[in-house]
Amino acid sequence: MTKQYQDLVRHVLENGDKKTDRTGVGTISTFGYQMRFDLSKGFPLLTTKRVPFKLIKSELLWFLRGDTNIQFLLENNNHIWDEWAFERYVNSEDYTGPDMTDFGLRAEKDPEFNEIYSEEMKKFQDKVLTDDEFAKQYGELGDVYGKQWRSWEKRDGGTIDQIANVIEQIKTTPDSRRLIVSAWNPEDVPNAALPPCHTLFQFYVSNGKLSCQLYQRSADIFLGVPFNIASYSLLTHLIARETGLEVGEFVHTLGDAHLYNNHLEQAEILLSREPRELPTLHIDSDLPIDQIEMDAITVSDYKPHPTIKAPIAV
Ligand code: UFP
Repeated sequence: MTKQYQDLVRHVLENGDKKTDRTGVGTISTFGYQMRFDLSKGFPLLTTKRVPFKLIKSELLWFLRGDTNIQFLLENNNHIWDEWAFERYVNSEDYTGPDMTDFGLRAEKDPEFNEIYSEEMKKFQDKVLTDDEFAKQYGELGDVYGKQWRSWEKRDGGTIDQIANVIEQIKTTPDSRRLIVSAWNPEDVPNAALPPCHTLFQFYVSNGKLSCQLYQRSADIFLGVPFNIASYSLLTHLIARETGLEVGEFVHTLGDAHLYNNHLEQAEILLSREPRELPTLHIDSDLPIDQIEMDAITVSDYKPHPTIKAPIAV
């Protein structure tokens, strides 16, 4: 698995085109790339740097619960969506603190500003955790995965639970070629904090094994992709367990696959490291997919190389 990922990094470093992007950071990028991971051969958690499995797990369980408020994530010490909610807050009339324009880029470049930003962010997090009214207003990300997966709004009122539907279809018509969940809702895209990066996924059943393919429209190769691989592999395991199937492959198809210009040194460090054995995933719960406890999902024998820090582009 690690080799496949390293091949992707190398491919983009060698063949990528320079491209400007929404965040202002700039990338090298290629269009269209596919990786396949055989989930029976270990859990694909990158070994050339530590990937925080706990965060992947709480984010996925958050999606599966149909939750779209960062309060649940903060309760689980997960901060991966904070910036998106914070951005909405600092752009609102209720925010009266210091100017936070372009906070992501500035915090990275200016240590003095970084301190002010961290302080404001901490206040924001505390408020979301302790003040439910505030959380309802500013912890809410709106039309993100949890909503599209579990309560897609219908034209004529009511909602569609795509996850429950796809589980039912896998059980009753496993040969179906329509086992699809879409997070991309064109009506909601203009209002979304972050339009879905993992746009659409499809399941496939053969020989008692469940495979999953994800189409990811936009892929931050250094920070996002290792997460996304682990997250969808975990999802495949969870759906397989729910439908009484073994796990097959996770097929990862990327659209705009990019390395940010401020991740290039980190990418080189990664490539210099020797891949290690993959860990094993354990799911120890009788509860349905949207009620599984955080502690019921664990990985064993994960012995990665150390973390490599890299700034996130917002
Ligand atoms: N991104 C990922 N994976 C994710 C996620 C975001 O790689 O799961 F949520 C990255 C891709 C891109 C940025 O670098 O976040 C989103 O920006 P844009 O909407 O402009 O593609």
